[in-house]
Amino acid sequence: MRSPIRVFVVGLCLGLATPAFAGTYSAFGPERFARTTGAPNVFTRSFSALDPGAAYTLRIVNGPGSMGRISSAVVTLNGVVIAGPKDFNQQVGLFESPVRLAASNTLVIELRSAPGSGFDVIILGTDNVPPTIRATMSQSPNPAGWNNTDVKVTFTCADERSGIGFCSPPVVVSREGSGVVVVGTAFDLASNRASDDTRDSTLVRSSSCFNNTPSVIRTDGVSNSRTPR
Ligand SMILES: [Ca+2]
Repeated sequence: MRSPIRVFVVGLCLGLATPAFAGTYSAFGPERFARTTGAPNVFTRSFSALDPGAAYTLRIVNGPGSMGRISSAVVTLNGVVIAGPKDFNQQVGLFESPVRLAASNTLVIELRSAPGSGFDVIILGTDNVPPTIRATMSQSPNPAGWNNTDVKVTFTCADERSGIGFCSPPVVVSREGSGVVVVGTAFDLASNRASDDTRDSTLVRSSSCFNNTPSVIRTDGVSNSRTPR
């Protein structure tokens, strides 16, 4: 008979614990649009936003790399003209404008310039709220808190604004013994500023980053007839 295992499951979220360090993420793009010959090029893109009420910025980098700069274009978002011909010329390398998003969005870009010119478009959002993570075990421990079979730990991650960039895959705990620790990690798409220091401190003091999600799920315990203590 195998020995029982005792599993501790810890959900760890990596995000920005304080609003002072705003994380940005891409709600659209970046995508490069290039002018060819003939009639104006018209590009239509559809994309969704998890949090339409948030603030967003549309940024255009004109003439990236070896491309020529656009001299005339119309950029329309959900039927609203964000940038028109007067906003572009050979001296304009960067254009930025605050924009409003809906849950479902349509971006239309019309390029009227010389062939070989183009620009990059990105819509940026800000996300200061850490994601949530929840761990569940494939089977519950016995009343004494122990499992006597392998336990599969599955993590469920969620983020209301930028979305989940990483969620730990399931872990099968086959090791026997007491105090087996399984750690899951969640990144949202704005968590590029999370550091190793954040990771360490979050692991130890995880409660502050979980909001309403239990910070530590402990499944102590149990199993077969021979409860170790
Ligand atoms: Ca977030």
